[in-house]
Amino acid sequence: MGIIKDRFVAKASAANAEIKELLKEHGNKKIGEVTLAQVYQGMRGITGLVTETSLLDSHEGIRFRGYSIPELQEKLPKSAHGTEPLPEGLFYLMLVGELPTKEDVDHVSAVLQRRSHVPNHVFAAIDALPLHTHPMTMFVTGVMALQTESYFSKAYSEGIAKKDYWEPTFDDALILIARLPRIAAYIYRRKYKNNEHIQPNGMLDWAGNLAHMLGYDDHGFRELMRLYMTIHADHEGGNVSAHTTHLVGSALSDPYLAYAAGMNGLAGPLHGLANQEVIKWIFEMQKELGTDEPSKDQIAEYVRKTLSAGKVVPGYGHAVLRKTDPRFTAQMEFGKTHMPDDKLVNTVWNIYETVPPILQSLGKIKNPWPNVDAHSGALLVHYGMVEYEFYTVLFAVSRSLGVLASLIWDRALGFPLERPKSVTTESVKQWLEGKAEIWGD
Ligand code: HAX
Repeated sequence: MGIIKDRFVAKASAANAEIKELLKEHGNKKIGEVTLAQVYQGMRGITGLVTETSLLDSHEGIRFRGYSIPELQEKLPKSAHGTEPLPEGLFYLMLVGELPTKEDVDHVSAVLQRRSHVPNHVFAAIDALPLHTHPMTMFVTGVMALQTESYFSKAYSEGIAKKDYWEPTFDDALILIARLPRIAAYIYRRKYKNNEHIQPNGMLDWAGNLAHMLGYDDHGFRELMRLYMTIHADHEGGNVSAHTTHLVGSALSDPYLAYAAGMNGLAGPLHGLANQEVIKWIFEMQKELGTDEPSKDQIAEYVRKTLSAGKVVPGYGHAVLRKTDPRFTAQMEFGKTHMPDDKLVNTVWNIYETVPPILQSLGKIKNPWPNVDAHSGALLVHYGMVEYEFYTVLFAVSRSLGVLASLIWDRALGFPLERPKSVTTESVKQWLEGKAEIWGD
């Protein structure tokens, strides 16, 4: 894998030594307190994981190795005629911890390109599923079929030493990332385009090639894919897809098994599937109102109707963020540059002006602002990709960059099996009555 592997090894061994020292000196320091409410309510705000690739600030949004999305848009290398960052550059940054040069990014693109061949049995496994199967189910099935190729699983069965775990993990991760665009495009073309497939173009970058194999050779769509694959890649470690990948990986399940598990989490409507739910919700609103240009008053009424039916407004709210998601803003900027007059995109912007005060008025929602999923679908529809059930697959392809870079770090840092303590309500009651010490100190 050349320079990227050498640079990673150098960084990882320095980090290993640093963490050892840090724990020796400060290992007993308390990092926070846990309330009973946090235990019952999704562990919000409990610090309990190390994820080196990115850090989320509730007001500023995500930073990848210290860089915000606008900074990455400025600093990461671009394709020859593009203005959006190449996601390979973000992967390099997350893995190595330094901004790559254009040469470094070209190296990663070439490494991925050379490893992108998908064995036929993967397509056969996808083909075995009925056409009405959800694309995320097809996607995870494809990833699981690809697990036959795992170097980690083979090396483990042959008795690899713990200190070497990182290397086959590294190889698996890069090979898996290399092959995902082909798998995703295969699913799209099989399900929606008459099974007419498009061969990869060896001259294109990772995201450009994905756009090409999906059947969208428009320059704008390629640029959108580069932006999309960059901004969806990582959101620190506690979100469902990242945490699941890490958790399953902690059992030394190989990268295919761990990533597939994480993507099953991404396929939930409160997480990545929200991107399809947003467009479905807008299409239903358009149909009910009989217009593709609903006014803000009409939108407000539809939002209230959604809420009074006991449903969530998809694309709004977040477990950590407390402001408009900068990933939403980046897509809004893209829309303003590439399609300022698009009716659907304008509807998304009108929803943005309408929804937050309504959600705020309910008094219980901690974040009334839009998240990443509120915008992405409208941009895809603009280029003709109306098949919204497919959208989460695109999210999954992007998310591979973050969760697999993290998994490589997990192995390099020798992180152990994850196993937090759980309690029963009965034991909580006994603890409250002073009869038991469930957290035993
Ligand atoms: N519409 C209606 N009600 C909402 C809401 C929304 N968009 N967001 C939160 N709420 C409700 C919650 O359901 C909860 O209600 P109850 O107390 O009656 O159960 C209450 O407000 C408090 O929730 P919260 O503490 O503000 O939010 P959570 O941390 O529990 O949940 C979610 C965060 C993202 C799951 C939530 O905001 C939501 O369901 N949003 C809509 C779905 C969505 O857009 N998901 C994508 C999130 C981003 C992501 O992961 N992308 O992949």
